[in-house]
Amino acid sequence: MYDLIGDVHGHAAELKNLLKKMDYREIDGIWQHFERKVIFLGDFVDRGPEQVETVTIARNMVNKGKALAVMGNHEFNAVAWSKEDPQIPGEFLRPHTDKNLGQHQAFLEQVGEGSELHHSMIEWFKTLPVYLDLPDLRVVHACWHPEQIAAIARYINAKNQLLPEAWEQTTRKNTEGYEAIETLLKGLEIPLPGDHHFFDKDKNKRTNIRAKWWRQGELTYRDLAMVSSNVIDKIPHEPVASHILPGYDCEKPVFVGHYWMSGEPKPLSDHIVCLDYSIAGNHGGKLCAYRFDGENTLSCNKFVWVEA
Ligand SMILES: [Mn+2]
Repeated sequence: MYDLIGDVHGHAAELKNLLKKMDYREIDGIWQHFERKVIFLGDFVDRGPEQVETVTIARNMVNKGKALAVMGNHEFNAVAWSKEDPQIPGEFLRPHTDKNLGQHQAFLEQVGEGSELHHSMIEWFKTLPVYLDLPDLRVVHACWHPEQIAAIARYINAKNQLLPEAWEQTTRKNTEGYEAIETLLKGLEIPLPGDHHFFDKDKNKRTNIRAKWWRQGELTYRDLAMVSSNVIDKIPHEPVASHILPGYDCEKPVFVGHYWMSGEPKPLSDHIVCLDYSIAGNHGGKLCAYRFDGENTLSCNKFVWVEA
């Protein structure tokens, strides 16, 4: 059936090793399996040493029907970086600030900014669906959020690809399209109650937390916060109102990437798996896959990985 692969971030050597480990073979330049397909969870680029090769492997597999793929926030950002703002000539939909350049510089150097190869990769990134809702499973880069999936409907086509005009609409802050892309591709953020706040590692004051959206039950802000351990005591143990979390209907399993997990891979819940095990991290992460055979309850035994 499907082998889902988490965020590769330019680690093509590990990608090839993972494919080999799952009995895929390179035939006529295309990695393939005689009876299974890969689903990539997005974030092919930024950070790693072999980003062009990573995109080429995935793109060839998708073109030949050997894989599916969804868009990660890094592909979304790569397109927005390359698109001039139609309302402000000389500016781009993703501003060319030092911070944004820092995140994207390795890709721009490896591909050659403005080259034919760069344009061709951007055109492919634009074709990546925002999410997949298949008969047996669901796939999105960061957060399966029914309200935001409904909201993104007017910005995508029947293949769930962003419409040409949607790039401008989904990069303008404080708009419906922007909020939907933020949640689906970058994760659920929730505001802290009252005056609660904390300072992130770059000393920025934060009044929102990135939330463990997959958790269910009676939970507090601290239970849900994805923050570094040195600031966790700044997050209050106040209950979170139940309507703030999307909940999950558990009708089908859902697969995400994005969250820089560590340790022994395991499901987030019976029906939700994250496959980003920090291959591009500084402390030797893993490139991780899940071999899905249609089961409704996800299992620790179905993970496969290679070390960085
Ligand atoms: Mn991501």
